[in-house]
Amino acid sequence: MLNQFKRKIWSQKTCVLNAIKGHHLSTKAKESGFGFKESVHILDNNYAVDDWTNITPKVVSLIGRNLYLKKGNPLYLLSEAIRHYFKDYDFFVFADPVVDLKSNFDSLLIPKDHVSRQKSDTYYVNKDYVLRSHTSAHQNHCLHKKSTAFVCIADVYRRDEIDRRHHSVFHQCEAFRLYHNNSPQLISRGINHVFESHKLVRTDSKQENHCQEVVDIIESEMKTTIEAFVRNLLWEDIPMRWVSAYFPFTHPSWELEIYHNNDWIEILGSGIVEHKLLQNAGINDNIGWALGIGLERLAMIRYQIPDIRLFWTNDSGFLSQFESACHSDKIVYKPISSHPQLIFDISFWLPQQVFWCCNDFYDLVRNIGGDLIEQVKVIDEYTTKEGKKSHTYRIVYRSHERMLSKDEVNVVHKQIERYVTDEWKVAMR
Ligand code: FA5
Ligand code: MG
Repeated sequence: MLNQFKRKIWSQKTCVLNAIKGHHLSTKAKESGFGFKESVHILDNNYAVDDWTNITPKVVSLIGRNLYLKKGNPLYLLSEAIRHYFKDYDFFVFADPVVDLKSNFDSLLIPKDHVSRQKSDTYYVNKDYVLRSHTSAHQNHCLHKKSTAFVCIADVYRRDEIDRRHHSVFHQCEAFRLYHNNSPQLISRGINHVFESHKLVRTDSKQENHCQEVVDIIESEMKTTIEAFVRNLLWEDIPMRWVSAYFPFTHPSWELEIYHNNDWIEILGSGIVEHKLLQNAGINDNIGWALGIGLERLAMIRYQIPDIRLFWTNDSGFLSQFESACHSDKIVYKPISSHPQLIFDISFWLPQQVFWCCNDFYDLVRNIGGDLIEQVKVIDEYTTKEGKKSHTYRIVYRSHERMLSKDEVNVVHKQIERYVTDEWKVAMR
């Protein structure tokens, strides 16, 4: 149960420590200038740089990669699975990660002196704008669209520790649901009121104006929804535990942890939405739950991906394992070699009047190249007016044991060329 006191962006316990760290970092940041002179261009906008700017060219270069929208990335498959599971909820995408302080902090009742506002923890574009540090930054936008149940997926940015499970750019999914007096979940239990009429006291288990029995129902609704969702995503009855937590925008609050590889891994934060937050959005009669899930954490467990950095790789040995999959496919990631790939293309005219089967070529390549072949696929094909057919194949060579030299791969590649020319009568282009 000590877990909630580990370093967490919203935990008050780390406030003092971070205040010291923040001062140190911001001085350093000023000195280095972070690589931007007068303004910084992000997506379609220019932002003036000021004393608050602490975004780096490296982080800015990752904006717009939109991994969760890219076929072939496991985060895309996971996002599709989420959309599918929450098909009755509105789905929102906010492509631009730059948000104002009101969205990221004020609308969520995050106090002015809260640790998460410090330059040590958040990427400031300038004094008025940040790169959103969580998808909760869009709760208010979705509520203004009059949505009562929504899911929103986005890239988020944090000056966080970096290890196997933490990255400074990662993805979250916000889920949010409102209930009112007449919601079937309450009516079916004989309850037709959400709010206390007297004894307005906030306790550890409820806000001042909420009825305890209603909070208990909403808590159980949220937890059952999420547990079923996680079980469905992970294809098994994996051990889970709810740990009480603190967030300025929910009360009571919890985090969900999943037991995986002998470790409890935190995957989401959640809670009963602060009533004041709803009132500020013009909603007076409802009660609701909200949660924010870390997509990488869930995908790492779902596909057995050992390191969070892999989501950013362009290595086709990684991407090809997810490329043609459907969101419901059970894929177990096979670790790729740490040695570099060598990529060779081969183009030829097919022999005329002969039935050509790509799979025969793939087998031939594997036969000759053995374990050095990581992938082979057709990347271009066309037919001339005269009916001559051309194919280009890309062959990716890589060894698990050692770094391959160009010369040694060339020998294998020439063997493949010779075989198809001599035996299958293709003409090299
Ligand atoms: C939040 O971000 C809250 N906005 C969640 C929330 C939403 C609470 C709605 C209540 C209501 P937290 O900082 O714990 O909470 O992050 C949520 C999840 O994001 C974590 O459980 C984890 O799965 C993931 N996460 C957090 N930091 C990182 C990181 N640096 N790298 C990868 N994943 C991370
Ligand atoms: Mg947390």
